[in-house]
Amino acid sequence: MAAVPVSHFDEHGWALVDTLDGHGVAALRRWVDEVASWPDDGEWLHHRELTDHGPALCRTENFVPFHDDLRALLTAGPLLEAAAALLGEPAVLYKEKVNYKLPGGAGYAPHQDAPAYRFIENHVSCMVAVDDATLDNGCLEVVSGVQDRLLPTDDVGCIRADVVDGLEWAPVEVLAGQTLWFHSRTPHRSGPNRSTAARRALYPTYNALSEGDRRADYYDQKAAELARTAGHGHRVPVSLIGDFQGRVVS
Ligand SMILES: O=C(O)CCC(=O)C(=O)O
Repeated sequence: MAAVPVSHFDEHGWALVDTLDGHGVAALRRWVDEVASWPDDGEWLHHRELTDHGPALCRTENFVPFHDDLRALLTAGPLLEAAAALLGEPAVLYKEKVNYKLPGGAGYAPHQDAPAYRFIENHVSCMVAVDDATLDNGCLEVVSGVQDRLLPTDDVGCIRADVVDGLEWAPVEVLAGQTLWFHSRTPHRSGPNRSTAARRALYPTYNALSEGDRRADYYDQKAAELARTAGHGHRVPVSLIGDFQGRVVS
């Protein structure tokens, strides 16, 4: 695994690194398939969206307590060490998700994650690509150099349209096994998956341990807030902001 380029991250708010070799990618795909096959009635959270091909799994979160290999990958070793290097101090897992972006899966409106991430000031996240993420299947686009500030938001917590137009968006294609690190104030967005294959990615988020281990609080808070808004709106509420463009499965 390549060392995370801290100075590039500090300047731009994101950094791309090689993380897993071919064997690592094969194992990751197996683990993600296992998680995707879990039933809906567990303590993890599966979310589904309506695509032109029918209902599709779009996200699973809170799976680390129930999958030993993914827990080991996300809470110890090189990913945790990279998070600590970027935060400049020991890190702890704040939350984790898989975004599946199956064929026809929706994209994400321009947003910063920070407004959706309660309790903590600074987070770093990464996208560990399970499949190649390309222009065609909805790779991330990022804005460099604004990770020091929160941008004005619209009524669902995404970046206001007039502000979006003034930002310089750069697509970042991420090959399977590579990892795109980004700050929770790094603006990002992504398009839908227009290809015929899945664009799956694992997204762990970390914070400095000195700010506390708030993972359980995050999921409690999220469950409470999502329960309050359940049944409202036509977009799938996967987040505490309205970034996901997926249609509700009725
Ligand atoms: O997976 C993607 O395409 C974007 C994900 C994203 O921006 C998010 O989950 O906040």
